[in-house]
Amino acid sequence: MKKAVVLIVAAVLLAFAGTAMAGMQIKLAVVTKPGSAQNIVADKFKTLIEERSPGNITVKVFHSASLGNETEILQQIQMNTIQMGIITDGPFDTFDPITRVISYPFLFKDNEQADQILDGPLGAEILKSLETSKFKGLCFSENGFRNLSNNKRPVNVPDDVKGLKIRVMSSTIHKAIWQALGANPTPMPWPIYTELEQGVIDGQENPLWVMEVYKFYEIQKYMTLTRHVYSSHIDVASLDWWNSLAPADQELIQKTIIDAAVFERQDNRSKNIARLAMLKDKGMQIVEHPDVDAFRAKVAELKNLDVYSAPKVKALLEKIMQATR
Ligand code: EAX
Repeated sequence: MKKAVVLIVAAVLLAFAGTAMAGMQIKLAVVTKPGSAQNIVADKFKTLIEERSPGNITVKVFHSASLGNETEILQQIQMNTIQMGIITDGPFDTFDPITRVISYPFLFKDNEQADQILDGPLGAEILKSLETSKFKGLCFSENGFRNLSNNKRPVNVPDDVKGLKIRVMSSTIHKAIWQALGANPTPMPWPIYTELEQGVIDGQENPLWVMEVYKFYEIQKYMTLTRHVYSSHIDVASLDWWNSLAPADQELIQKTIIDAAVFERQDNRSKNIARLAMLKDKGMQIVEHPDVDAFRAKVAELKNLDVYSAPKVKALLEKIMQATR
């Protein structure tokens, strides 16, 4: 009898120790390098969740494309060989066309409007839709408003863009924007320093932090604050993995990734004035006030493109346009 009790107690203790020791390690991937917007979200998430779940959840961040480009990372998240990713919205395009609405040109006036839509019920529709392609959409962090840089000439009006070879993300809407503007868009996965340096492409478009972190001021002479697209990251998990988690862990992960995203958006925005000054200092020629109305007019008809024709996509784009009018 006594022996049986001791055995049971021992078994229970072992079971507890086993859980604690096994813990859970989350593989989280970003394509960009330390200091990037995606990495700031990832690192903050790691710090916070390891603090909040001592010994239970640990996070290993894979960066600098060590697990592949963004499309390849997303495929591995679908298969649950990677559990989480902080991935730019563009490459989601081939997985779920609804994500195209975020990249609609000149959709959001400012940061506040982007937050209001993406953190609200319309953003939730996008996150929910991702379940069809085996992603659990957790929240949005940001890359930021995208600006054009190039090595050929200053760009003030759409005509200046004519014929420029511009690298774009793997995204049909990004390609359509630059086609409508008269450029020669070339889809290419990140990173693209070598292609810019060797002149395979004349230019690219990305938020200010990219110019700094990837030192594009060394290899790009001109930049224009076009702010043509607000670029988010979609912070996602593998749906299979998510569904295997205990509700308490789901809740903690969901809350913590939102905290990390909110932190990163503020951090990113607070640095833009200094970044602009630094880029000028490095000798870049910057057009701060291009003819935005002329750019807007050139892309005004993109909502009628085939890429928005799926009823679900069209409906959401219209709702966001109403809400941001
Ligand atoms: O964040 O591919 C891109 O242009 C993205 O913006 C890149 O991930 C940098």
